[in-house]
Amino acid sequence: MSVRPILTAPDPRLKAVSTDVGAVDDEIRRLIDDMADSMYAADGIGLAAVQIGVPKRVIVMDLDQKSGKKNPRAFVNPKIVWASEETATFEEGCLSVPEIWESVDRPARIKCEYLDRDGKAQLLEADGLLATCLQHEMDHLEGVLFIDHISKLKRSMALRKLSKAKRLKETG
Ligand code: K1U
Ligand code: ZN
Repeated sequence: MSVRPILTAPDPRLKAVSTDVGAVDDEIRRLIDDMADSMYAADGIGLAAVQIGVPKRVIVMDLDQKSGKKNPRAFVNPKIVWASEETATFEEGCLSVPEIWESVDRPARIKCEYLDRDGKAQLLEADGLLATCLQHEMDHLEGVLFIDHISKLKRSMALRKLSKAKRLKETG
């Protein structure tokens, strides 16, 4: 298992539309393990494979890290089969858009079909942070970032802040 570098905006690879996984085999399980290691190393609560440069429809998530125990969940080929009309607003962040936090409105509750790390079909009903995080990660699979949901002005301010931080990091 290894920690892989996480791509940051405006890297064009983050715009790729990820492709379905044919079979959940050992190669996919290795990818899931590397994604979990990379997510924990970056202090994240979720990660999509495309964020480490692998445009496959795989997500990992762990919302229970405060309890001290690691319990990563994998979602392969996730699909939203129902979304509530009611929306909820959460402050979102993204490991690919570091240090930017913005409020985003999304459906408050969703039902999601996916394959687990054993390739078993699952149906999950989610609300709260789980629903938000799943929708955020599923956006990554379509090449969409959370800053694509905010105003043009806020987005360009966020991207400017990001490129300034990158420049400062490079020049020391
Ligand atoms: O997609 C990602 O880059 C992961 C992202 C998930 C997410 C967070 C919040 C709302 C929606 C989606 C993150 O993990 S951002 C980092 C983060 O949540 C965090 C970092 C440090 C302390 C506490 C939280
Ligand atoms: Zn993200």
